[in-house]
Amino acid sequence: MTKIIEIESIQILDSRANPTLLVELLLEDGSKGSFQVPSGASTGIHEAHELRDKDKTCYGGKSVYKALQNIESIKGELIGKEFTQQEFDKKLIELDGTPNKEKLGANAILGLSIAFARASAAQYMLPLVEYLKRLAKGEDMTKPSEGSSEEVQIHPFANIINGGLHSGNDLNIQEFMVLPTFGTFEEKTRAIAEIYHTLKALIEKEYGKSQTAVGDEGGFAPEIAKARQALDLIMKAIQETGYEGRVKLAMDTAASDFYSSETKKYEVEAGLFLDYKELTAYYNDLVNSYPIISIEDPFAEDDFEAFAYFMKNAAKVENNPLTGNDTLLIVGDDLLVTNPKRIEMAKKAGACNALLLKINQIGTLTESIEAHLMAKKASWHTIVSHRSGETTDAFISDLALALGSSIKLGAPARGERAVKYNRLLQLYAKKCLQ
Ligand code: 2PG
Ligand code: MG
Repeated sequence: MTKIIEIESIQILDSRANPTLLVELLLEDGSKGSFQVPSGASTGIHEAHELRDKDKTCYGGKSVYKALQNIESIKGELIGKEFTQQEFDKKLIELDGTPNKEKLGANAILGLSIAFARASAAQYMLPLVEYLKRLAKGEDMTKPSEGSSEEVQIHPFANIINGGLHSGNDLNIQEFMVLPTFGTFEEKTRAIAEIYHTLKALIEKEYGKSQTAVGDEGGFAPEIAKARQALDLIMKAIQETGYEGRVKLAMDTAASDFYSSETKKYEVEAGLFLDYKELTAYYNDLVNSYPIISIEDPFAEDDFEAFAYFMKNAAKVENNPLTGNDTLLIVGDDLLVTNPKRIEMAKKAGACNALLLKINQIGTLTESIEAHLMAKKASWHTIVSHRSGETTDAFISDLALALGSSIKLGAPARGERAVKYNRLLQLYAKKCLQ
């Protein structure tokens, strides 16, 4: 272990032109680490607190100068000291002292936590993936690196049609994703990119050139309003590209965004208001009509009863490569917010069988890994995920590979999304010099 000797942080922009933090950290032996913090739009109400200045005259209230000041104010507690990752993250949690990280801000805390992880990996002369693997396995950082023997093939979830809060169209379901189920990561990436281009051509042909503009996650956002229109377009693109039968589908409905707590109804499509049992039937109908193997946040974030009902009544799927059987993945994102306490609640309620893992929902690397391990213990699938407001930082690619989880990373287009595919291509090619 080596002492921290400097910490720097500045305000930068994310992929939606909103301010965020870039944090850098330097150790005494010259090892450096940095992190650019992402930000969500369809954020769960139980997420750790993202601190913004709320001064409407500056970046519409979204500047993060207070979070930067908070980093300055705790530097004295960190500089000149040595920490393990767990000790460092624990120190940050203690310095914050609130249950939801609202004092320092989860964005400030996460910037520090991940910058420290990168600097630590460099200090132990470990590739970042290896450092993260050892953290998850509780292994000694100082033992010599054996090099990776086994190759884990992780599954990318590629969001190629955007709706909900990520687009200007009338689709209430937020994400329509493809998942190639064959081949290496390179072959999967190729399939995703080819399907993406075919989809663009199809949208242009059916709806006109102006409809090929993209949403926040790089997926297309044509003016359609029904889930079946989006799914039919994608199926056609898969067929035309020659990948029929080798690509599955997934949706993130982000249902909290179309739920009314007054009427207890979900407006899953414009003008279609359903209660949770009717919505279950709606989803089952889609699962029976398309090769859908995963639905994320099918109900509102506190509707445990609805989730549990869906777990018992979900339609069976054909060959789910992620579960190895006929079980539909029911993924908790806003439901779980990567929070061990919420995961425990969901386990007890039998509310889902997969965790969406977003490091900024909880705020430290240690807690993110804890969430992953808890989910694994419950035999859940885990999916490391980007945010809709991203940066060109590809840390989550290393994390997903280290944990052997799936990864949700948007369309294979726009720099902040492509960089995550590219990092995995580099890691799998085993040709990274850093
Ligand atoms: C989600 C995410 C990422 P956001 O709901 O899963 O796709 O969106 O970052 O806006 O919460
Ligand atoms: Mg989601």
